[in-house]
Amino acid sequence: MTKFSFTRTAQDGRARTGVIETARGAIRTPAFMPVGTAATVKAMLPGSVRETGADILLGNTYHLMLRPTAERIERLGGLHKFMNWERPVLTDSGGFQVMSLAALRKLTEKGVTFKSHIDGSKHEITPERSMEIQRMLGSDIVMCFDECPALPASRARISESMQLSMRWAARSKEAFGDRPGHALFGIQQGGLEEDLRAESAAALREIGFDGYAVGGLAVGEGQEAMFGCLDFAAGQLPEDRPRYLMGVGKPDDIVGTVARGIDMMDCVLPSRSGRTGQAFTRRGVLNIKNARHADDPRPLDERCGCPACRQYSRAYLHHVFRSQEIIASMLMTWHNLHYYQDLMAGMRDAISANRFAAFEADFHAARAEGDI
Ligand code: PRF
Ligand code: ZN
Repeated sequence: MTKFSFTRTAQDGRARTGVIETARGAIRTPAFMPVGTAATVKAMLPGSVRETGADILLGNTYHLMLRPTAERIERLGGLHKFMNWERPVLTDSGGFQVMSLAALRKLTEKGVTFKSHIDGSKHEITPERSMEIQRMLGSDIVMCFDECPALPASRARISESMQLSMRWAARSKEAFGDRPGHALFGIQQGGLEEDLRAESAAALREIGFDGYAVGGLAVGEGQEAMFGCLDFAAGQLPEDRPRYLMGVGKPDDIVGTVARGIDMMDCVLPSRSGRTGQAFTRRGVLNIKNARHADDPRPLDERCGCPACRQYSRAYLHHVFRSQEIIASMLMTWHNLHYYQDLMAGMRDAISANRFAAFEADFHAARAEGDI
């Protein structure tokens, strides 16, 4: 079985490119992971997601444990087989989703109890249970069970929460055990505080993980504060392991975080905003429901190679979106995921060629021109 490994092939400033090898295939970094919360990337077939250039998908412990349950997915042969995606899957551990979605949450040293947002049924997730669920799903990259306070929060609250997450990280590692071919990532917390981030990084390094995530960002602090935090937080994590920024972000967030040494990220934005009519292009965000597109024979982006741009006009996309046709979600999602993966590929090439600064300048210049 292929052991999990990370090889950096080039570095330009703090930006890195390389490849993560897993038993289910390679992940080119920097990597963007489309979100497949309910065992599907909404509106996309797995083969189509792959065609956009994705090497890995993200799945969610919280959603899948509630419906259809991890036990059922295990009986049916695991998440990859269940959803017809044979490549790598990373699963989030549940705590963050409990805090943002569930009702009547109760947090203790042991873990968290909550009521399902679907049917109100009562559940508990502990670090041990999260590891068990992620094992039953067959996840290739398992995330530690952590807690993420909403910002702004007091320093005392952020510190206590981070220390709880570090105790849970140790329990996660213990419960994960030795599983060749599967990786476990730690999650750094500590809000925007440099010393708390350093304390968290030191605790995680002491336990030892296959990769390290930066958690607790993109929770309302704004891009400037997030970049400011990453300026010290990324460098606190081991250089020779993948660094994953959880739940980020908009295209300009992604470029800025790669510039700060991040290797992986995930976000619902390209898929979710496709379904609400927003298209990401080189020239910024375009809203397809806007009346100015009704007679426009041009594609969303003439330089994009996706089926929505090669085979359909803005006028058609405008029409099917306004008519609430299912194909509107399909085409818009496809385009957005393609745009994100093109952006990642462009950054990987630029880092390899030592021209990442020029790439960044071109990226911002095209957006400044706007849609024309
Ligand atoms: N922890 C976990 N999942 C997450 C986050 C976190 O802090 C975030 C924060 N942006 C998104 N998803 N486990
Ligand atoms: Zn396109």
